[in-house]
Amino acid sequence: MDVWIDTDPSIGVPLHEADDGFALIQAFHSPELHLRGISTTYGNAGLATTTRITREMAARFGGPAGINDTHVFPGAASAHDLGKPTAATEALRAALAERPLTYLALAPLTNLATFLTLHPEAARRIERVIFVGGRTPGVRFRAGRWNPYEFTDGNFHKDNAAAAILLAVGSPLTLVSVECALQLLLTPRELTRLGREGGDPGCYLATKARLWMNLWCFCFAVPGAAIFDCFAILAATHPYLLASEKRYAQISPATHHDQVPTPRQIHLMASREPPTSGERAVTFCSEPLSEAREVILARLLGATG
Ligand SMILES: [Ca+2]
Repeated sequence: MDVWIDTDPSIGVPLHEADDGFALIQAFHSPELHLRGISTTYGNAGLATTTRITREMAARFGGPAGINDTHVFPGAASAHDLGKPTAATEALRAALAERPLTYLALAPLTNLATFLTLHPEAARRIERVIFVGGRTPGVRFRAGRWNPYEFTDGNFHKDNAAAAILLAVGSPLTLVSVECALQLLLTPRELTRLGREGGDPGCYLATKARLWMNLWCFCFAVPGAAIFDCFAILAATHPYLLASEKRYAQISPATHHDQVPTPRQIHLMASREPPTSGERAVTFCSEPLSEAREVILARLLGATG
């Protein structure tokens, strides 16, 4: 499968998420994927940081996927860059001119929405978009039964206008929800194993992500840390390891309500109810099957079987 990855890694930056770093290593070790390019964006950290980390990871660990730092293209620095061409949008255009691909959106959607706006013809060659975002109406994003902290749908919230642009185009869309990722946490013991058995990439992850792991376990009182973006890679390589169903997505509430909602009150809802007005069909991944743990771990360790 030809794929493009759009990502916002902040692994190693104190108090920031590390999951994009894991997803990149997983992708580099996935022979099902032909990685055509990687774009970077703001999100978990600023664009300069996410680009620096992605270039370093591509140069050091991208070899098995035929990737190095020249395949990394910086994109939007904020949601205000929506509509502005960047190295990311032009590199994606060149890749699509060669042949179609699947777009793995592990970050806010500004880069993709800009591309869809600037190059609608080329955008028809995107075979599928797999986005880490969306939610089931009424479901709260919590890790652990007693943990009161509620996670946000961060990639959506950081640029909901970009998400609206994506919903309006015809590309098949898979949503890999936060509620899916919170059901399968990477444990401290597994991180230690990566450091011990995973060669240079495993050592990198174990070293850079230890503080992140400890923060998850102590702050949220849960047995591990969420590797949200890894499930988007899994949705590309092993879709049968994620319970999924047809849903109908829309941005809710619509903006014609009497009171204008704040950005945090607007959600990308994926409902089981048949569409009434304006919803579009999506594939919604709600739950990883138990075998998903071993497959993700094997890929992080470098095993491709
Ligand atoms: Ca991400």
